[in-house]
Amino acid sequence: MKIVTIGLGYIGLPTAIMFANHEQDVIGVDIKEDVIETLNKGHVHLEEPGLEAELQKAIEAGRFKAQTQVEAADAFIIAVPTPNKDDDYKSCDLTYVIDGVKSVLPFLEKGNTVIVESTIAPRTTEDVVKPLIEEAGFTIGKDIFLVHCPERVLPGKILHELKYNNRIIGGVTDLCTEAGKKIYSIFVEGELIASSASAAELSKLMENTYRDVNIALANELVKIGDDLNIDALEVIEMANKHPRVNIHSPGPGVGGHCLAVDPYFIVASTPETTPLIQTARAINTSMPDFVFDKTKELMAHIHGKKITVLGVTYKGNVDDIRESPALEIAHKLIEDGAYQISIFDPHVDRDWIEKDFKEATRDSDLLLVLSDHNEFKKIVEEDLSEMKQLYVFDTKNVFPSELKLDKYTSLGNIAWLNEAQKVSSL
Ligand code: SAJ
Repeated sequence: MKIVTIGLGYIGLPTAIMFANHEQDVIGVDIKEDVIETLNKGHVHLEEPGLEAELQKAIEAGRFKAQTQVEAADAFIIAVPTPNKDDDYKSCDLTYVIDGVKSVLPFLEKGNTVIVESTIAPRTTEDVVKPLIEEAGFTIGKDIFLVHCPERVLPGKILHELKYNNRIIGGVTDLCTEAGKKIYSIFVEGELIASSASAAELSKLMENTYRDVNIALANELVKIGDDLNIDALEVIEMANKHPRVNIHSPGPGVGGHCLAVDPYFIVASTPETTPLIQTARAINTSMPDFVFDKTKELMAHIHGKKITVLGVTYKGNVDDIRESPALEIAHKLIEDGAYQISIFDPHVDRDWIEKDFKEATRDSDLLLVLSDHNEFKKIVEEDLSEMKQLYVFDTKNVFPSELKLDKYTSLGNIAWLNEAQKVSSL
C-alpha cells in the first residue's frame, strides 16, 4: 500500500516511519524545507527515543521519503497542529487541517482513504472535512473513505504506544471505519475500536478533559485545605485508599499541549453546556498566581532575598517548556522584581538556566520546586551547603522528606503561612 502522511511532527513522523517499517511505501510531506532535508539525510528534527534509528531503517529499505509535494496514494493521513484560536473560548484553529485536506484533493482517486489524526473539535470531520471532499466530486463511504483516528501517545514513549495502545477508528460510515481498520491493523497490536468520526473526536477530547477536571478538583482541595488549615495531601492519600476514588495530584497548574488546550475545543463548540469544564480550566489556570502569592508571603515571612526555582518544564522528566505553569511562575517572580531569582533545570538547556546546582543555590533562602524531575527526589544534605536559609516550597511533593530544613512547605501544609501572618499582624 502507498501512504502519504501530511505533517511530519511528533505524531506524523513516527506514524509514517511505523508504516514504512511494516512494508508500506510512505511519502512524508511537510511544508518545512529544512525538515525535509534533515529527514532525507537520516536525521530527525525532534527528540524522541529510538526514532532516528527507525527512520534510517526505513530509508535504507527504500520505504520512506520526505518531500514538500503531495502525490497520488492509496491512503492519506493528516497529522498537523491544531492550536487554540485567540477568540472568546479559545476554539480549535483548523487552518492547517483544512490546508492539509485541500492539498490532497487534486490527487484523490476513487477507493482512497483519508484519515485525520490531528486533535479536532467535535463534528469537524462530518461538518468541515466531509463537505470539502464532497465538493471535489466524491461520495464519502463509496468513492472515498473518511476516518478520524485520534492519536493518544505519550511523548517519550511514542513508538511503543503507537503499536500497543488501543486505537479508536472513527469512520463517517461503516465502510469508512472498515477501511481505517485495515490500515491501522498493519502495525497496531492494541484493540482497534470501531466508532463514528464524531464520537472519536469527542472521546479524544474528553480523555484529556477528564484529567484536567480531576486535577482541578485536587487543586481546589489545596485551596480548601489552605482556608481550613487541613493537610490536603494527607486527605488525598487517605481518600485514594478507598477502592473507587482516584483524586489526582495538585500542582502549580496544568501545562503541555494537550490538557491545557483540548478542553477549550469542547467549550467553544458548546459553551452553554460546559460549566464544569470551564470552571476546571479556570481553577487550573489560577494555580500559578496562587503559588506566586504564597511564595511572596513565605519570602516576606523569612525576610529572604533570593529564590532558587527548581524545574521549569510543564511536567517532570521532559525538556518541554511550552505552556508550562512553572515557567509562568518563574516569569512572574522575575517581573515582580522583589527577589533575586535563579533557575535550575537539569532537563532544559538555555542560557538563563544555571547549570550548576551549587551555583544556583548560592546564598539562596528558598528552593521553589515547580517540576517533578527525578533529580530533585535525590537531593542530599550536602547539596544544600551553599544555601543561606533552608526553606523549601515544594509544589510537586517530591522533595526528600528526611532532609533537615528550617521549614518544608508543600501544597498540603501551606496553611501555616496564614497562621504566621495572623501572628505577625498582632
Ligand atoms: N498534572 C497534574 N496533576 C496530575 C497529573 C498531571 O498537575 O495528577 C499536570 C502535569 O504536571 C502537566 C499536565 O498536568 O502539567 C499534563 O500532564 P499529563 O502527563 O497528564 O499529560 P500530557 O499532556 O503529557 O499527555 C496527555 C496524555 N493524556 C492522558 O493521559 C489522558 C496522553 O496520553 C495524550 O496523548 C496527550 O495528552 C495528547 O496528545 O493528547
